[in-house]
Amino acid sequence: MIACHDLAFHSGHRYRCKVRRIMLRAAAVALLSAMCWAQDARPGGTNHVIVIERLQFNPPQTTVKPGDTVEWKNDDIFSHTVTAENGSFDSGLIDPGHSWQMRFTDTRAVAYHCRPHPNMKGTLIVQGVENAAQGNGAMLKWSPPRTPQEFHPILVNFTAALLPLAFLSDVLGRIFRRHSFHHAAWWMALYAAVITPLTAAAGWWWKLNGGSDLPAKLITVHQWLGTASVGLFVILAIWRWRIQKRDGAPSISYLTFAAIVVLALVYQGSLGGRMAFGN
Ligand SMILES: [Cu+2]
Repeated sequence: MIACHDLAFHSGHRYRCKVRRIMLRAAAVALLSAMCWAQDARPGGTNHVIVIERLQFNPPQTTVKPGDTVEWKNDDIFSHTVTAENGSFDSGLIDPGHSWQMRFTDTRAVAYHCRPHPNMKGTLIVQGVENAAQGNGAMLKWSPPRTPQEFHPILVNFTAALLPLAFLSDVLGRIFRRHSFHHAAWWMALYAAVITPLTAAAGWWWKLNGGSDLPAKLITVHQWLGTASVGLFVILAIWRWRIQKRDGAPSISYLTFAAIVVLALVYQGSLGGRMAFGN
């Protein structure tokens, strides 16, 4: 990536533009078909069925009247919950193939989410009071992250990207004998060591703040491996800094240590993924 950047900036730029255009087009098609599908699935009458599929509530918004029955059918391969933002209801874990229903008694719209998957969101809209705040606009509105369930997955991406790339960059530097790769590796190792304590802190915040739905065995390994990684990354960054100071190429023993740390990170990521998306 670094090499092609200075070798062929112009063609790289054109290529990126093309990729961006294709991605935008694909996103637009996906959004349109999702919207049409959600419309088709909207039930009528006083019994509403919301299907949970592919980590989504379908339809994400259901218009109900007080007294209507709402049923959530879990057709997904993971367990989910239906949890009201205002605390008025909580289904507990609904296993795949099971459903949960309740009588809607509120007179105001209720937004809900899934506890293990906070990105899964839905709204029950009360008939006649649908407005801009509760309508389609609300689903697309961006709001800054506030909960550890939002912070942790965001921060994880930085660690997950920086550390393997630092390792790869050093390997490429040795293969192609280019110093720029080694410089890039040092900076990425440093950023990983700085950001990972924040990732771990957000993880602990999540655990201590209602992490009781997380599978006990997985979370125990995940939390301690995560905490240990903070120390490992700092050791790695210090070691990498000493190599950088003499402007040298990293030794095989450093690269071996870095490879072990990367493998630990991959395992850690798989544990996190299993908790977020099921087995
Ligand atoms: Cu879920």
